[in-house]
Amino acid sequence: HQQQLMARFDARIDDGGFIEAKDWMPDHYRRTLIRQISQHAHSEIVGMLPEGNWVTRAPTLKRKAILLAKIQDEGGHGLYLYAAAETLGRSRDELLADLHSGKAKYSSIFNYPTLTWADVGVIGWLVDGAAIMNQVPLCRCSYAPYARAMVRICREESFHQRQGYDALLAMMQQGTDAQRALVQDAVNRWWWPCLMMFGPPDAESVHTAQSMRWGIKRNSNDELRQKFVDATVQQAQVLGVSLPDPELTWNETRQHWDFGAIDWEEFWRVVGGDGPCNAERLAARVKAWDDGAWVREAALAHAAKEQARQTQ
Ligand code: FAQ
Repeated sequence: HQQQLMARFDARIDDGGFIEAKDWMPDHYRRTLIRQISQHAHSEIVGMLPEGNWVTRAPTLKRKAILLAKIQDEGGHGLYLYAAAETLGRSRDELLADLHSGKAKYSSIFNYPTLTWADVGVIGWLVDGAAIMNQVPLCRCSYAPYARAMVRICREESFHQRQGYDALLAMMQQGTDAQRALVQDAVNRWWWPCLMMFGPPDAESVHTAQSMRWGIKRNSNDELRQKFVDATVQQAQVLGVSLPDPELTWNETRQHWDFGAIDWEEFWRVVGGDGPCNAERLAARVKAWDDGAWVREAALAHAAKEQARQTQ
């Protein structure tokens, strides 16, 4: 019987079909999805923190309203993704407990500091730009509840990317020399960590082959990283900034940009908890959870009262 179920599941995957929450699925497929979707959800809500630092210091009312909207979107993305993970049988409370204890991973990129207003623009342009490159293929992920969540997330991420690029264009084209220097400095600091967002090189990526076989991932880490570099070089030229890589050169044979070596030691150090802001980020999330306890209690008490009223 188990073999029959497995054969049916494999056939559906091979046909490019989708798996719904109530369909049978192998345990490893389920665990892989819970891992990826929950890490993704954690990244969204931890990702609110670096930009959150700048809400009170945005340069104009318009920029502040845009930034607030973007950060709220990220909170929303976290919620869609936790809901998608819950369809696989783990509760949001359990997933959050893993984040708060430091057991669960979230994207390495959010462990870097936002030193100036230019960092906010660069996060929109490069971090959201990398996120979109990785997330558009996830709209065709074989697990349908995740794929559906990704459609809306990607639409919102494009707005995020555009707002970042627009903020940087304003600084580069209408700003002072000092403002242009801030943009260049932020690009220099964020470029390499953004390339790390796509994950380890294919040869060292433990999950890619299986996840691609199952249609969870549609592209490998290196493929997406290359696509991101190719798309970004021209945007940097239009903006008038340089990318901090002397080895960045157009390869006529490959029809792609070649780029220099990534510092994978730094990547694993940050993933392992020892990046510039890991402790600060985790502490901020734990504090938000503890400070919000009364809201959860009040909401539950209210729901219980409503239910009691209806059954009277
Ligand atoms: N950081 O075998 P692989 C955003 C881990 S966008 C930390 O290649 P996989 C939007 C990986 O988990 C950012 N850990 O793994 C936003 C695994 O560890 P494990 C979030 C990383 O899963 C923008 C180990 O290394 N996006 O939030 C990272 O096949 C602006 C081996 O790696 C997503 O999560 C990393 N960068 O491929 C919000 C997208 N890379 O679990 C606010 C969905 C790898 O065995 C502001 N996720 N690791 O302990 C994915 O596409 C995949 O999970 C990858 C990794 C590509 C991230």
